[in-house]
Amino acid sequence: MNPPLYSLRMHGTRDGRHLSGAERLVTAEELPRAGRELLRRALEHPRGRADALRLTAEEIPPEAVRYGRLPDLRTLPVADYRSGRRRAAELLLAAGVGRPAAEQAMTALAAGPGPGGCSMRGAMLVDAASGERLEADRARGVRASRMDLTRAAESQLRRRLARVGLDNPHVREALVLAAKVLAAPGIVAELCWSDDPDYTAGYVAAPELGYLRLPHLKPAGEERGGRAFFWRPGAATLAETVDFLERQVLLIDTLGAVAAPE
Ligand code: WAQ
Ligand code: MG
Repeated sequence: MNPPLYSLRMHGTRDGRHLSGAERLVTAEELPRAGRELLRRALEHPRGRADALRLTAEEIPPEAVRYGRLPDLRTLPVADYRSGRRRAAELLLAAGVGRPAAEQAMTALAAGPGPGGCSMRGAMLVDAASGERLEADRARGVRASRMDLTRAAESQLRRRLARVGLDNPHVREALVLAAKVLAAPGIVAELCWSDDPDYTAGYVAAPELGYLRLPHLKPAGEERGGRAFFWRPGAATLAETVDFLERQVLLIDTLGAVAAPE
């Protein structure tokens, strides 16, 4: 019998703006250490130190836990962020996103998708055909939440990523987040690039394509970034998709393939 898990979530802000967020699914025994790590993250963020932060822990009933798999990871070499963005748009079209939706989402991320051109705390939810933004709150967006790796999958993933020089928290966390997003009913694809000024890489993920990394999706020093989740009606209502993303618990116990960058 597995011990019950806690959903542990951190959110840090500075001057009332989103700074960092992170989360884990851990046992009671692991909780103090995981809590300390998340607090440190909020205080040592490259964009500054949080001046307010919240740490929440909630026990999850064992029957609420679903299990899942990471998408396969590949890196597509691109010379600079302009060719990276062109490539990302092509991949989104291949995943079934309409051209206006792909272009509008890319423009919004480049401009800063939150109010006044700042980062959002969560993701834009974008109609995959029209490009219309569907999230109820443009500052918060939609959060993918309540997901993590099992400890066994985590150490296996770290070994697999280390072999190809990719064992860093950005890659690990983005893979887990993309696994949750791709498992959500109605989601066609995800587009992401970081809001951390030193981290220029991003990705397009889709159920059929897996997780496709692009080493350059923005110029170095740029703080604007974010995520777009592309949604198509049919498989679920918008409310069901959002409930899956934000509330359902997904524990990843199976890895995907990890290809070496070319
Ligand atoms: N749910 C929805 N959106 C989120 C979440 C979440 N749980 N966490 C962050 N975001 C949004 C939010 O708008 C952030 O501003 C934005 O994503 C970027 O978050 O393969 O580091 O944590 O080398 O800065 C991708 C490439 C790195 C990794 C992504 O994102 C690789 C990254 P960050
Ligand atoms: Mg960030």
